[in-house]
Amino acid sequence: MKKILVVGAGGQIGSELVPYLRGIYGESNVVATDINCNSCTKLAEGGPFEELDALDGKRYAEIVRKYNIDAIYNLVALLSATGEKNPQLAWNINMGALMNSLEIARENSCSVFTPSSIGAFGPSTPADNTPQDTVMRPSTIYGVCKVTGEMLSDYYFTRFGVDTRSVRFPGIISNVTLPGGGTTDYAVEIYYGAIKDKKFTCPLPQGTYLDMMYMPDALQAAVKLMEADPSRLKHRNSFNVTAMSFDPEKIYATIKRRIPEFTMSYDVEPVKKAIADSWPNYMNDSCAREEWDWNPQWNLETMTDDMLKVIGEKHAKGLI
Ligand code: AKB
Repeated sequence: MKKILVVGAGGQIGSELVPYLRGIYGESNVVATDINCNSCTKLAEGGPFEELDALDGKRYAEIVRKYNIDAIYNLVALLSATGEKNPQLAWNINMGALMNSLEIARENSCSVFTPSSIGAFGPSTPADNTPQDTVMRPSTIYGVCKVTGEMLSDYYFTRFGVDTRSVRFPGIISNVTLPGGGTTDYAVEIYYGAIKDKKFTCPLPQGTYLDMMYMPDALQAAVKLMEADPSRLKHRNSFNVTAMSFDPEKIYATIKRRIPEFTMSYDVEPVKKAIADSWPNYMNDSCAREEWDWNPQWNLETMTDDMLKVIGEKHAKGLI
């Protein structure tokens, strides 16, 4: 059985990936780590948990050896909007955690999954049906880290044989842990606004189309790629994956059909708008479909039904 380490497990993806992995590989075989134990009570209850600052390479390596880890999911990242507030910090955290993950993987024969992002693309990338292999000149520090990370991960594969794999995630929509500091966060917050206040103020303007994905598909993508037959992989770092594309009006209309009293206004945040404008409207993910059978299960309608149900239940119980 695989022994898996999830680094940065307390964030939006990690808090759901850890239980998902534990369900597949067994509770004791998935070690969750995060810099801050307080946010990780649930993760610590469900299996092994270690406090870890991913920039502390010595402790990181000790944990990998202690648990005999053979696969690392490196989820540590400052997201796009936060990154623009402190680019130097974003570079240090995003690249420092990745570099430690790759080096420790090389020394301990681990495979490595690292999420890339639609943020790896930039204004000169074709925005519609964005190809797998295309121009990548991002205009954010987050994107610069993602492109560098993709190249560094491919380098570790070709130079050292480290089994590195990655997907370019779109905006991830989930109902367990809120995202923080991303440009696509509005697509999560709108559901909370609809349930709690019956209103929402959108930071991106009408017509801003972006790729999105519901969390169950994101979890499926990560594990499916890590389990894929390596002989089928022509790409590694990183695959375009998407499940849907919408703009604020489209998600608003989808929610309003279910909650007629819901209203939305706009207060556009210039930094987020500039970032979103530089990202694809929708990506072509045919390489992921061909090379490891990527096949998303959720669309805007089914996701909206589920989001409103789960968040509605939480609200009724006074949990949000
Ligand atoms: C962000 O908006 O920064 C992230 C992403 C698309 O990578 N959600």
